[in-house]
Amino acid sequence: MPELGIASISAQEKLSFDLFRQQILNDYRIACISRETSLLGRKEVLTGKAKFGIFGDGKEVAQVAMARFFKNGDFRSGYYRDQTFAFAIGLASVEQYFAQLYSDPDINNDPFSAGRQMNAHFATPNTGENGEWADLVNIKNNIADLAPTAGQVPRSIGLGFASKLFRSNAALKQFSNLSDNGNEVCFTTIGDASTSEGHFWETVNAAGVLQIPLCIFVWDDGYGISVPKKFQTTKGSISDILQGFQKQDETNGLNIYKVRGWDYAGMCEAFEEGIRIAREQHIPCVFHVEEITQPQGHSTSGSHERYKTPERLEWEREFDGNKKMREWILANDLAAEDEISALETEAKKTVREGKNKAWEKFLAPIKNQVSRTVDLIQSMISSLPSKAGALQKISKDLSSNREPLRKDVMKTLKDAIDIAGENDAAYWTKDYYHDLLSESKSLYNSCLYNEGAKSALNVEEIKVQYDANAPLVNGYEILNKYFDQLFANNPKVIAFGEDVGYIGDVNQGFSGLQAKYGKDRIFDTGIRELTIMGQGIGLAFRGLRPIAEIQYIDYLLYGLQPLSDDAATLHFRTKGKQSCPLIVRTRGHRLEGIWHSGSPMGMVLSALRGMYVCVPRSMTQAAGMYNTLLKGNDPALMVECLNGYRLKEKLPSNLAAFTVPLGIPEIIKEGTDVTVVSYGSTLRIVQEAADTLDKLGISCEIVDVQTLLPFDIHHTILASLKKTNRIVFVDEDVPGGAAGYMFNKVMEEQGGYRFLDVAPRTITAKAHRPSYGSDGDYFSKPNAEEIETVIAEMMKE
Ligand SMILES: Cc1ncc(C[n+]2csc(CCOP(=O)(O)OP(=O)(O)O)c2C)c(N)n1
Ligand SMILES: [Mg+2]
Repeated sequence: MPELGIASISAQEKLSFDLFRQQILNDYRIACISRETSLLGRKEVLTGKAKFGIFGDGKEVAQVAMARFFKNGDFRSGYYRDQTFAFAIGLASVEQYFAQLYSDPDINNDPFSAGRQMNAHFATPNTGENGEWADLVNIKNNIADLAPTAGQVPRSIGLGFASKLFRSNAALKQFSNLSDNGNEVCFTTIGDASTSEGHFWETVNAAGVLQIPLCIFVWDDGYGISVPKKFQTTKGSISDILQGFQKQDETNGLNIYKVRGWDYAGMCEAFEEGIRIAREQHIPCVFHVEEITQPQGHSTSGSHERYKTPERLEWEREFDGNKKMREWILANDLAAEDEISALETEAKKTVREGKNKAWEKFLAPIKNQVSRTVDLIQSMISSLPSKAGALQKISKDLSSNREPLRKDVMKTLKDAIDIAGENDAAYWTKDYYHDLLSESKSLYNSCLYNEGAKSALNVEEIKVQYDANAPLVNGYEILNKYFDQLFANNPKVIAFGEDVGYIGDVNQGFSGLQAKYGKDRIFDTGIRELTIMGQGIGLAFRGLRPIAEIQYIDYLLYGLQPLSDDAATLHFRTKGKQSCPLIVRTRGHRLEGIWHSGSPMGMVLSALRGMYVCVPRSMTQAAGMYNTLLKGNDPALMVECLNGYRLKEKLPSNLAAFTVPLGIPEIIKEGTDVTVVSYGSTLRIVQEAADTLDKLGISCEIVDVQTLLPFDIHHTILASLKKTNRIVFVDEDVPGGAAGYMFNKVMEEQGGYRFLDVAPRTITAKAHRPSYGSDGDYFSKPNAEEIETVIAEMMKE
């Protein structure tokens, strides 16, 4: 049994012994509440009231210790084991916890995700009702949890790094709702097995380089589902192999601590030290919390008796954290047996009551729907006696369902409507069915993007302007001048990535700007696309406006996971409570060879719903799109044309102000015979083909879609098609990629098929990656001659 060992805390916080004792008993009470929540939660799943459950049993003591050092303004980026921490910091009540377990779609009941996420996925709002940034300094912040293992880790770099910027950059001091001089620490939690992921290693390395207030807690229960540590971690110990990262006096690095998950006092001591140093000196740390147990195994989807030995199971019973903490309290005379027993009994009652309340609240609106449905069917029966039998049956089936769901109601209503056929008796039933369908959209399908004041789609259009003698300059110079003005005007904007700082990016967009605006604003990073994206997500979450670079779109794959799983889903999975206005800047489409000329736009479109995707044809259009995006709260991907940086463009006079609206295509050449839809670099090939076709008497109308997400919201393309009755979609993605997407949008969503005189076409790159060299490019990607041939054929049909 360790010594009491918390004298330092007591002295530091100047607590009387009694207060100190009360705090410990409160921690133990929370540990008991959390354990009971896990036990009852599992039962709810096994009896069918919830679909799936994953619980924090075994990690209680470590988390009440950790919670002692989490202050207002701090950030947690964790995973599904952290319920005890959530209870301890007052983030979640038992009732809210169960509401989420039941997938209650009422945001008042599950304030974290409105039933959109599994249990133990917590979140606190980072914006207010109108999308304004919340007062993050006075709350305990939680960025929404997510299930992909280690997915929570890369963004913690940005959450910690923001503190560094707020401390060092005087221009940011004015944002007192976002930071208190960079004193905020980010806690990130991860399971032992998930440290095998590259995410973890990239993050640890970046944190060591950057020196940020990041505290990583590894909950080491020895298993990742059934796979033991020896298959996960070299030497079976994450803290041992991290030793090379240990910070020394004259080096950067992290502080590495090894503690035992049942040793409350030992953990309090280590956490206090590591977190204090992180907060004060911005030195990151890793707490390897060993000897943690899983009393109920991994989740409700299996039993750990299948893969743990009897000896291991016996050890887990013996070293159960709650049991050990109880023994420690008794051994140190902090409470008597009956006081502890009373506390344990009370904890069980609290959980039972919370659970029951959550269930009643979850069921109440569904019960109302059931009774309304039954009433409607009963009145149909009186008007349709010939269908009484069938209607009575479905009505009875529904009313006898003891645990009905919304889908049972919908199915019954639809069945009733079908049974009635074309009959007025079903009028009110149909009406109610449609009401519920529209309610379900708000409950289950809303908030993919910001929908209100901070929607980029609501940004007012300001037209680009030119002086009479506007000079022609290179495309990259347009961007360079644009970024210069942007950085002068908006202190929240920062840009970073590989080669972005000192040389000002590989195409000189930021050339000279680091020297002008400082290394806090425009800077280089390591080659680590995954955590560059994470860094951007964390910074955006904290109210800054990061522009994070992926050098070429071919390397977006490395950074795609946090964008797809996290940035793109954050607003949706918190039902609008969290936003992440990250701009990912990249370039691509046209250079040479497999990894410098890809155009994986179909991949982007499938993976990044929830982000905007801009494909500007010129750097002027790009600048206008940046302006639009920076007024909204949603994340976006900007794909600049690699072959556009050295093309001449007229320099606008209102670079900092003009906006390009999203989802509005532009007709860049009018024509009468065929509508050619394209975007980005390919437009130049299309233009070349159109010029040749003009000479042959074939008139092409060229439409630049400008943004793929959103896509042509006012159906500009349909209007063009109505005029030409012929359409071809051209791009450099694989067949069926983004051209297929555009085809689907215009043909199905816009109903374009009704206006066709000839079969519509797509012209794309070949299915393989582009071959190297100019000829490789010519034969891999659509070329002007191919476009001319296809269009000439269409004219003959
Ligand atoms: C990327 C990814 N791969 C696999 C899974 C399935 N999965 C969920 S939890 C888990 C084990 C995680 O073990 P560990 O990190 O030790 O955390 P623990 O559950 O033990 O606390 C796995 C493989 C997942 N969620 N995400
Ligand atoms: Mg584990």
